[in-house]
Amino acid sequence: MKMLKKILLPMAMIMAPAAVVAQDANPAAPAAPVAEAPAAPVAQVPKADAAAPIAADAAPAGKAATPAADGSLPGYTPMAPTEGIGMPMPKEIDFQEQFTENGQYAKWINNTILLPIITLISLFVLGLLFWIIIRYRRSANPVPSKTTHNTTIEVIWTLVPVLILLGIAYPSLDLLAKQFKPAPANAVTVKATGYQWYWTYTYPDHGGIEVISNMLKEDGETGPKERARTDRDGPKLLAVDNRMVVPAGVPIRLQTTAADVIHAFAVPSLWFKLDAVPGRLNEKTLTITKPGVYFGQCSELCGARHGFMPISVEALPPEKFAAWVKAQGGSMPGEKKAEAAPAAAPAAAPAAAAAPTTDAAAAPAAAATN
Ligand SMILES: [Cu+2]
Repeated sequence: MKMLKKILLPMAMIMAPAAVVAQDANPAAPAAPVAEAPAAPVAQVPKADAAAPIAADAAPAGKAATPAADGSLPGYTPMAPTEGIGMPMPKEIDFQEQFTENGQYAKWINNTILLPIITLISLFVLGLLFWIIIRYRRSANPVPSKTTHNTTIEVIWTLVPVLILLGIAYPSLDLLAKQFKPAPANAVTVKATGYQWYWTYTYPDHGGIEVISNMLKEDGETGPKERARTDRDGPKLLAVDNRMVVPAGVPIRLQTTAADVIHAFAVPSLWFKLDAVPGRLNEKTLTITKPGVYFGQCSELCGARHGFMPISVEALPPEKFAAWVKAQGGSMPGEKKAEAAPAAAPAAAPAAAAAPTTDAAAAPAAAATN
């Protein structure tokens, strides 16, 4: 018993900082903004002089058909999201269900390695504290021990925390390396550009098509020619008019940049967060394991309407993705550029309307990519 006292008393003192180190768990997924600020008028179509989205040689001008009222195109109907999948839910405390391999691995590390270690260390330190407070209080232990050194226990309290930290470091660094593994040659490239306050998605491998993605307003808040959000589009403050459509099960080379200030492209259920910095092109690979609609938000404070530039990623089976590309007036890699659709009116697509400006200085998105 006396020996046990000698061992446990100093251990209690040394383990307290270790518990603090082990608390280094990831913060919870970002919650949906609750601000109800009145929506400032936001241009549905970017001004041609400020944001010519595509270089003239890549512009599929006039080829995309006009989207119907619900955002659908010939051969493409937007997928309805599944409740609780790819979106935050009330009273959730865990990470969202993950739909990329890295996300599943990361969630496994958190729930199977980090949380049990944190819990065990916290309970152990709490137990030692209570034991010392009760057993060694002045009335129960009037003559305190004067022990100052114990080689065995000093070796143990050095080695055990080192082993714990190594056990945490290995999967953490492994995950980090996996997240930044370069995309394979057959990956689909999508470039997300952040603007104050919306996103555009460019598909350089698919005829340079570009999608302009604005948040959908609620019924009663819409301006003329704007459609209101429905439940088919997604949750309030997360649904957009035009989604970033990608193929499921195929590696995606997702590049991010910005045209004005720093934004961040983040989708919690895809374990994806990457800064979008003007003049820089950041890149990360992801493979979405299942078709579905996954919602995210800009995660860098970027101005007054930072909370109102959500992200909607729609992952489709590859053949449906090809149909969407065609509907947008693009082409699949290796395929000839789609024939011009004669029926398309000049003002059909927002991208087409803004495309004629070819001045390089007026195309910040194109310039930023070098
Ligand atoms: Cu932003």
